Amino acid sequence: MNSSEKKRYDYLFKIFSVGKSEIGKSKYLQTALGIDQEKKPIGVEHYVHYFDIATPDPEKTTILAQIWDFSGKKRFQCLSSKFVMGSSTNLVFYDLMDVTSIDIAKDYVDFIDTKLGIDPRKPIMLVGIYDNGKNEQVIELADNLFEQIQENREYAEHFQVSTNKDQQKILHLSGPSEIVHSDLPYDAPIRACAEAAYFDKISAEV
Ligand SMILES: Nc1nc2c(ncn2[C@@H]2O[C@H](COP(=O)(O)OP(=O)(O)OP(=O)(O)O)[C@@H](O)[C@H]2O)c(=O)[nH]1
Ligand SMILES: [Mg+2]
Repeated sequence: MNSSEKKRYDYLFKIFSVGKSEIGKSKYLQTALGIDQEKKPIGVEHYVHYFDIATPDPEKTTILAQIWDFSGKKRFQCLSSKFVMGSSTNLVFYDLMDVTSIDIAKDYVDFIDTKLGIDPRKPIMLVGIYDNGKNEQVIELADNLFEQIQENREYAEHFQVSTNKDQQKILHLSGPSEIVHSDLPYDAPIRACAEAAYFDKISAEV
């Protein structure tokens, strides 16, 4: 896109994606955002995406989402912790077959809560990837983590996604493991971030 083709937008928000390494975060984001990327990102990759969102304003509101896709590899963790301070909202990923991915997701949630201020708490979308199945213990731990995320936070959602080509499906959960939607567009968790960032900003202004 050259400068004359640049789209107009009303708000720009930074969405940070974090979580354990090698669980498919980049694969999901690249697929959901329609980014054709042969190579796996190293360290941090940056994507932009426009979302039109329904707001009380009669004119539609266009959000420019900057999505920062951080590697969960140990040697890059300092990057995400340094940058996370500038985020409007966070996508925190875990793997439904991997207990340690929940510990790592919880560390990120604790970090976000400590570093980004508690009044109001920044929105978090928890996203589980179930490419290889679902483990009962992980399901329970994820429900507990989501409860922690919801505490004193207005904008939080829990999604589960598969990145397998033949079943790219998004599940939206409410209370413990209760599925409320199973037919959402594939970019629903990212759109939820953009919407939460908008409403979080508007509510802070009034
Ligand atoms: N990024 C990416 N990975 C793919 C794709 N197709 C298959 N993979 C494989 O999917 C696995 C998960 O890769 P990623 O999505 O890059 O994992 P990640 O969670 O982003 O890992 P880190 O960036 O190290 O934190 C790897 O083994 C990749 O080789 C694709 O189109 N994009
Ligand atoms: Mg990655």
